[in-house]
Amino acid sequence: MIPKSHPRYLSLMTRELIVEGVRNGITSTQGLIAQGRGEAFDYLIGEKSTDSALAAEKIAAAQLLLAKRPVISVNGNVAALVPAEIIKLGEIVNAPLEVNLFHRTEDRVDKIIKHLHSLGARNLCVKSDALIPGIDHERAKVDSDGILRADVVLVPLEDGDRCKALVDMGKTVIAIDLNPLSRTAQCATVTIVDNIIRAVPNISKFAGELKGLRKEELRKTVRGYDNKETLCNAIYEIKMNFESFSCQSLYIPPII
Ligand code: PTJ
Repeated sequence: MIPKSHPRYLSLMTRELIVEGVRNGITSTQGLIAQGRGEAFDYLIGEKSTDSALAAEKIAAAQLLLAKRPVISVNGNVAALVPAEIIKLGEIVNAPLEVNLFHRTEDRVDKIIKHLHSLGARNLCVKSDALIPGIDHERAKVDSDGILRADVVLVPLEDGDRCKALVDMGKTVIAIDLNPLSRTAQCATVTIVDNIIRAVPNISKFAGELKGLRKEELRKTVRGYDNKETLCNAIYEIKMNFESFSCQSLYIPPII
């Protein structure tokens, strides 16, 4: 049991959710490695939503509200870390959830769907009757009424191949990835360099605020958005955070 007073309480509890996800057959064992990689980048970012992340989260909210057929892709890590939050976001922007796995097994797909249902998800795309062109792995399998037809897709913790394939299909792809150097981050239309545990509630908050706007005003919000600039800012924020840890500020206990 991790005491609430532990200085790394939130990070350790997040890790526990992933471990529990693996135990429950929802998250892949590879998901543990992905989480570790994410933690390392989150450390460098300062474990907070940076200005560039918040700006991208607002654009993401506007894009999801503008979409005719938005879909939110859910994998094993998302289902373990933010199941209730992703359901809430889907409801706010009126987007169905579609389970889509890289390390796909039908058992894990079923378990994630049941998990989401048990938490109140009503709007799910559950078929896997179509393939994304140009993808050789299991992530190609999609619902013909879901991701295949979507105009805007939110893909938290995606792999680069599918991100590129979705962009090549003409879709607006919103990625959430703590690594601004990943192929996914580099090829998405909108990249949110933030932890999903902060990013998903932030997008919901912005969507709630923007929901009352007319389409033209929403279009004005997204007009001129430059994802390259977002990535440059994210890398700059990491650099500045890193530099703030000067050698003088490090505590090294004296050798007695
Ligand atoms: O459930 P499946 O089978 O679909 O598999 C999901 C994982 C995540 C295991 C699979 O997509 C995978 O192997 O992903 P990668 O290639 O390891 O990429 C994961 C990316 O997400 C890395 O760039 C990590 O830095 C980033 N990441 C990890 N945890 C988080 C994160 N980004 C945001 N929030 C996190 N909590």
